[in-house]
Amino acid sequence: MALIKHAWLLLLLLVIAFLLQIIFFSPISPDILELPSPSSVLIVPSNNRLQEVIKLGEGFLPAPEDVAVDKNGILYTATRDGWIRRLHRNGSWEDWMKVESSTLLGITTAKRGGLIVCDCEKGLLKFTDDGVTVLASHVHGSEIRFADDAIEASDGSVYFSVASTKFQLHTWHLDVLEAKPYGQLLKYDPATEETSILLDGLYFANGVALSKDEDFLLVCESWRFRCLKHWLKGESKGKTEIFIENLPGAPDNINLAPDGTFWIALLQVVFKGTEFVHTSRALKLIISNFPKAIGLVFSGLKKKATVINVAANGSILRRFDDPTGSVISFVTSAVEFEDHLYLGSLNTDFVGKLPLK
Ligand SMILES: *[C@@H]1O[C@H](CO)[C@@H](O)[C@H](O)[C@H]1NC(C)=O
Ligand SMILES: *[C@@H]1O[C@H](CO)[C@@H](O)[C@H](O)[C@H]1NC(C)=O
Ligand SMILES: [Ca+2]
Ligand SMILES: [Ca+2]
Repeated sequence: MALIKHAWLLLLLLVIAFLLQIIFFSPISPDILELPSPSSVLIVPSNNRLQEVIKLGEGFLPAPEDVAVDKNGILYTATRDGWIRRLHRNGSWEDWMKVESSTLLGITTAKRGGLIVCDCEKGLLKFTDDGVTVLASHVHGSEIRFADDAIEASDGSVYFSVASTKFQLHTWHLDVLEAKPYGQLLKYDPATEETSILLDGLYFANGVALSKDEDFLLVCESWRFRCLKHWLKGESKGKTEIFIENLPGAPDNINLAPDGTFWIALLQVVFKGTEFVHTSRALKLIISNFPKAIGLVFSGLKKKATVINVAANGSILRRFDDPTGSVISFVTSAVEFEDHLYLGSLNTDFVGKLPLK
């Protein structure tokens, strides 16, 4: 009898020791993730329009996170193998430029030619036919890690986001679980070649876009389910306000459309049925120790794709989904060009093309 009692006590102590160990060695110190409340602006129902995409470059574009089209109609994308590939108007793909990297993310065309690319490891890069240069690798003496998306203004300034100053691309899940604001919005000034911090303390700063008149800048805060508007001109210059909030997904890249509206890709970060994970600190401490459990929590990403079209005043105009992710999933970017939408993704080996008319 006494022996059984002791065995139970021992087991209890072991369990406590195990939990303490897990909590003590947890890679995160989590906060509660504020989930979006059902939005009053979101009256547009889910559909399956994204299942109509045409697959461009299928099989040789590993995880093309972002897409950009230059003024000659050449389409660019950066893939996991470090290649910048481009699609010519005649329909042929070209392996254009390569760097040693598996972490190329947001891209944007430069007004005077070439492509500006965010690399999580190296910072802000510029590619031209002559080669690659590093535009920005440090800000205030610290290395820029996890640069996520960039946009160039007419004066040559480049605005770009740093998703997280704590975590990396391969540990981005931990950034959601920790739910603390480690994101930044930076500005690279080509005249001085200096980089400065415009906004700090953002919840995973992701896509950046300029308005048609360049009077404001938008930056998406993924884990806040919102995008911010930062005024660059006018009487509100320097002020930041909410552009859109309570989005039905975490906003990734954002792109200006020819008509002055914006396309935003939304990620299924909080998968239906796993909401409770994000609102429990203890659970997040435990889960963060187990890659398999983390994978399960974020498995919804590969089961859905959503993009929305938002007016310059922040109202949602259109929405396209692949509700099951059967054709395209984990869409991270939507770019409109000549009545078509081009879609980047972290879970496909193609760029999606969707006729808008
Ligand atoms: C398509 O255009 C590109 C760029 O002008 C050229 O290099 C390529 O050879 C062309 N391909 C075909 C099949 O015409
Ligand atoms: C916002 O802009 C859209 C498109 O231009 C327009 O249809 C809508 O009425 C506007 N909404 C508000 C609240 O101004
Ligand atoms: Ca971009
Ligand atoms: Ca992004």
